[in-house]
Amino acid sequence: MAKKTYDLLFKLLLIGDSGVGKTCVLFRFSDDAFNTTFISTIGIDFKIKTVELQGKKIKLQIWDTAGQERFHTITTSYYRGAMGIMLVYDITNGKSFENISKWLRNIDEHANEDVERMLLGNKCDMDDKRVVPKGKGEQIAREHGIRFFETSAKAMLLSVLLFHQLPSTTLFSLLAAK
Ligand SMILES: Nc1nc2c(ncn2[C@@H]2O[C@H](COP(=O)(O)OP(=O)(O)OP(=O)(O)O)[C@@H](O)[C@H]2O)c(=O)[nH]1
Ligand SMILES: [Mg+2]
Repeated sequence: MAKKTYDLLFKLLLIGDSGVGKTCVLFRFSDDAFNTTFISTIGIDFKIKTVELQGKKIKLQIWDTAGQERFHTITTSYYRGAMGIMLVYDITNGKSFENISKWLRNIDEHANEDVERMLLGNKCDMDDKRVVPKGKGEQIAREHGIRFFETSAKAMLLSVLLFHQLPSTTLFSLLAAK
């Protein structure tokens, strides 16, 4: 039998409007790189990365969904298997923020009840083009009892922290359950 190279497998999902930067956030995390060319995701894509957390090897399987409405059926079929969902909007795009409630409803409808959720306001390097104040993101996160961060796939290494943050609470509950 092949030796298992990790202690826990954690499945994460990225959702949010097309163009908010989901693929870039993932690319920053997986390859520590950034691309300015917009290549809209077709359907669904994924990356695998193993990280160390509290002495455990965590294999992260991160699913990157297409934000375009025409892929709704295929992307929502991936919600069920996710242990954590990152909902992304673009601080320079008001519509992407308004749609947060729609994405939260999608989670309620299609994901596991105990799924860990996180809200990300991306592109915070473009403060001059900001239309969504940070306080608004904080407020909606508070209302729904979820964690919130502003990020920049272009300028930050923060995504490393994020992808560690989300599994950590669930990791504790998984270990406690063992
Ligand atoms: N300035 C800036 N641009 C960003 C950032 N993140 C993404 N972008 C740009 O935004 C555009 C869209 O990024 P993607 O990551 O492809 O968007 P997406 O959410 O995956 O879009 P779909 O795959 O269609 O759902 C690209 O041109 C990126 O270069 C960021 O943090 N800052
Ligand atoms: Mg994409």
